[in-house]
Formats: sequence, C-alpha cells, structure tokens
Amino acid sequence: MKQTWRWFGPQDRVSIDDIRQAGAAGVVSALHHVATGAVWTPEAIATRQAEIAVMRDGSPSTLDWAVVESLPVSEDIKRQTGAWRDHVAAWRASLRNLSAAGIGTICYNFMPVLDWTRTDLAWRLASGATCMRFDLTDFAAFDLHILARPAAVADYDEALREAAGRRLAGMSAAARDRLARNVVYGLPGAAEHFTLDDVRAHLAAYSGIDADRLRANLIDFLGAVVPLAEDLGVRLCCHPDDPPVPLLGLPRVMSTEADYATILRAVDSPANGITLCSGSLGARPDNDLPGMMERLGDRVHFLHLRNVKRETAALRGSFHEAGHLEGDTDMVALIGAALREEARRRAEGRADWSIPMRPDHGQDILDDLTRQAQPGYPAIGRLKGLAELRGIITALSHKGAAENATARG
Ligand code: DNO
Repeated sequence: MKQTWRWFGPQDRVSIDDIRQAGAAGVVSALHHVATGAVWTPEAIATRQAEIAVMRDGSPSTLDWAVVESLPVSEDIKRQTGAWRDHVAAWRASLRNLSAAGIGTICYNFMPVLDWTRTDLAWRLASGATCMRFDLTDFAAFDLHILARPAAVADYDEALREAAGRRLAGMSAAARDRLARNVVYGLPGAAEHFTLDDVRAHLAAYSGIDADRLRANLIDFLGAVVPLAEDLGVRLCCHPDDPPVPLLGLPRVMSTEADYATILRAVDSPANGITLCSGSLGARPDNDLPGMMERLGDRVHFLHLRNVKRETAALRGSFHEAGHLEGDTDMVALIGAALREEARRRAEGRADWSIPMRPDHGQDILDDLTRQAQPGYPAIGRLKGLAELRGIITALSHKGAAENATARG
C-alpha cells in the first residue's frame, strides 16, 4: 500500500516537511483555487507538483503528487443542466493534462450540493482531544428551523422533531450560527462557500431530480469520461456519500455496496473504480467494510482508512470520528482484505497492484489543538493514525504473520 497524505496546498498549516516526517510516500492534493467546471492547465498542475517536490530548505522532498482528490464534478453535470457539456469537456481536458503529468489516480464524488457534512467540527472527548461529529438531532434542528426547509417535516419522526425543537430552544444565537456554518458554509476540500440562501437556491434546482435520475446522470457522466481514462491508463475512483444517507431532501446514490455494484456494472471498465472510504461508509451499520474490500477489491483504486463510532443502532443516526483503530469498523480485517487484494493483483501481473491509501481525518491532539489546520486534517492526529495503520500493515505483511496465526490456532 502506498502511504499517502492529503495536502491542501501552500496555505495548508501542515507542511510538506511535516508530511515527509510523518513517513508518507506520496501526496494527495487538488487545485482548490481553480473554479469547478474549468480546465486544470498543464502549468497549474506543474506548479503544484513543484510545490510538493521540495522541503522548506529547498532539498528534495522525495514525495510525488500521487492522487488527485478531488477533480470536482459541477452541479450542472450532476443535474444535466446549463453548461454541463462544456464542463464534461473541461473534465476530460483535465484528465489528459493530469495523465500527461504522470498522475494516474483521480478521485471525485457525485454528492449533490454538499460534500461531507458534520454538525460539530471540534467535539470534545473525555481525554481533551477533539473530533468531528454528526449529531442527528442538531442536524434536524438545522434543517427544520435554521434552514427552515418546508419539506423537512416529512424527513424526521415526531420524537426527533420534538427533540430538535428543544435542542434549538436551548441554543444561543452564536451556537445556532456555528451549527449553520458547520453544516453548509463550506468544508475543507469544498470549493464553494455557501450562505443559507445559496443552499435554498441549490435545493430548488434539484427539485425534479430523484435518486434514479441522479444515478442515470452519473452513468452518463462515466460514459463520457471512462473510455478516455481507460485509453490514458488513468484510474477514476468515486468517493462515497458522507454520511451515506440522503440529506436535506437531496438524493444520494453512492452510499452502499449495492450502489457501488450498480455503477461498476453500468460502466464496466477497470478505469471506473472506487475510493473505499471506511469512515464515510462506516457510518451505516449495514455497510460491511472488510466484505466490500473482498467483493469490490478489483476496482478499489484508493483507500481512505478512518473509523467512526456509531452512537445508535439506527441506519441513519449520530456518529463521531473515533481513533483509527477504535470505532465500529474492524480495521485489522479491512487492511487484511486490502493486502490480499494487492497479493492477488501482483500474481496477475497488474501494474497497479499497490493501492494508495491515506490516513483519513484524525482527532485533534497535542499541538493540533492550537495549530488550527483544516478541520479533520490535523498534523499529529493524522500522524498517530498513520503510525497505527502502518503498524498493522507491517504486522500483517510480515513473513511470520501466517505462522503466528496458525500457532494461535
Ligand atoms: C473529506 C473528504 C471529502 C472528499 C471528497 C472526494 O474529508 O473525504 O471531502 O475529499 O468527497 O470527492
């Protein structure tokens, strides 16, 4: 597994030097400053590669730009409205430019309007560390009372609606504003920063689009970009919905194993692949992550290793981001399945046998609490996650691993 690390560019408070010292071998990055729908030019791509290649003192970092996350897909493409054909042409041009620069793994998502969504970006744990959390009651309070979406009433049962009303009543104006900001005003990696009215306008623009329509539009999009990716030898990998349930009345179509299977079958090419994000998918109890790695592994082109603790047994419920080896996903089993997939690919002679992974998110610990990097992307919390994951990879890959397992019986 190639151990990679997400970097938001020169303004990221976690530096290339930090990434090198964390022991990562590659960088995951995006041109967040380029507007969605515009072409990523060879010059802009080369500039980012040059930024990744050097440390603060000018010496080589030995790191490369291994994965793009994300090449954004415009709302017009998702809805097939307005300039969507131009945006698809631009996406294809960006693919060509990235491939010419030697970058062969491209992550994107197909979530309407909102990318990943949390209600709290710094939830305090008993240890004093903080983490990100999704609280369904807070989210319902936002939806019903702050955004005041008319159709929201139908999305929550009476008990939840009452709890949300009580929750809102207990919030100060500042707390309400913070909740709204956390949910919609733009999260790391999101190119757009929204106001509440922007969100209302976006929701209205999706009024005629249900899950079937959105899925059909995704398949059309893939039909237009996958053949080119295949020719170029580029691997596309769709990131799952986070959280993997519909939000704000918007459809979501990449939330479950069945969703993935449908899309992989519809455009059946090795270039049409998956970002298996254990944190996003793990927020639903019916997603079996090690099993998904076993069954869909052939098309897993990128791994996000992260863990969540579900706070209820419901399909749609509250959760928080746990330590990488804590939470509800069996991380050892998931890594074991990924290593078996790599071995299988190697035996087949596949050039892409090594799957890039990154420690996804991290809790804020130690100096993270004052460094104020991008929410979810602290230096030390991620370094701890990577170190723990690396320990498991090393142990499971060790030549003695099989004998140890046998000896244990
Ligand atoms: C959050 C990330 C997402 C992800 C995009 C990929 O931390 O996992 O923002 O980058 O959904 O397109």
